Order: sequence, then structure tokens, then C-alpha cells
Amino acid sequence: MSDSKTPRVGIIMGSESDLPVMKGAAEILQEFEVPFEIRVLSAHRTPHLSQEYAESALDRGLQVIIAGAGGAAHLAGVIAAGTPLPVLGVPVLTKVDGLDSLLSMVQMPSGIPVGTLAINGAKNAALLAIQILATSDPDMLQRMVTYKAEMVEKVKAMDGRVQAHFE
Ligand code: RP5
Repeated sequence: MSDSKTPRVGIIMGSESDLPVMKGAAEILQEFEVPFEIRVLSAHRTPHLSQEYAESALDRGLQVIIAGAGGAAHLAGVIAAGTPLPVLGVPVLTKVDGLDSLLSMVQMPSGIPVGTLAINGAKNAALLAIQILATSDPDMLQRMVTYKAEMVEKVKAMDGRVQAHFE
């Protein structure tokens, strides 16, 4: 059973240090009024909790999971292994350069996909999660249509300002 408060999207991250990036996903979901939950779960430091999270996600009403991690970023893959839900991965920038995180996520072997976003791409992960929800939710679809229309207006305004600057 789900109601308007049951989380539909799960945001998880490997460490609290990922929060400055991952809060971008939370802010987008808030803007679209999508109920979500947000947790710190580590694939290597709390493997049992991560597995429990993945295995209970569907029954708890989640529809999409966004997983952010840095370094040897296996959290999204571990979660994807334990749930039939779509998992979106956000590689978090590290001291190296973030390519370590990106490749750890995007190079999942065949069979267990992780839909990997750009390095630090938490906002796009949330937008993609909303688009996934919108495939079976007309209200969410309308919100996405409105969001895109507003973006068009913002770019038109930028265009006008830039042109005016050099007139
Ligand atoms: C990963 O290691 C986390 O996702 C984080 O990006 C990185 C560093 O974690 P902390 O040392 O800051 O806890 O597991």
C-alpha cells in the first residue's frame, strides 16, 4: 500500500561526505513534491544494511533508487544486484578526479545495469528518476512538461540579455 507520503524514491550515499553533492537530488525531488527517503549506506562498511535496504526497497514502496558514491564506487551496483527496481548511479568527485567513481559505476558487467549519470550529476539523477515515475503518473508527467517549458523561457531570457549586452 502506498500513500502520498510513502517514499517513491530512495536517495542513498556511501558517506556523509557525499551529501553536498547528493542533496542536489533531494532538492529536485522536493521541487517536484516527490516523497523520498535519504540514507547513508556503505557497500563496504555496512554491507549487510545495504543488502537489507536493496531487498526491502520494492516492498516498502520505492520505485527508483539513486545511489551516490565516490572512489571504488560499488554501492549502486550492490544495490542494483539486490532489487528489481531501476538504480541510478551518481559518481561523486574524489581527490583523484572522479573518473575512478565514474568507471566503477558505468562499467557494470552485463546483467546488473546501473544507469550512471555524470560525475556529481545528482540533479540529473533526480530528474531522470522523475521521468521514470512520469511514465505511469500523468501528474508527474505534467510537472516535467512544465519544468521543461520554464527552462525554455529561462534560456530565451538569457538569449535576450546576452544579445542586448552587445547591441
Ligand atoms: C565512499 O568513499 C563514499 O561514497 C565517499 O564518496 C568516499 C569517502 O568516504 P569518507 O571517507 O568521506 O567517509 O565510500
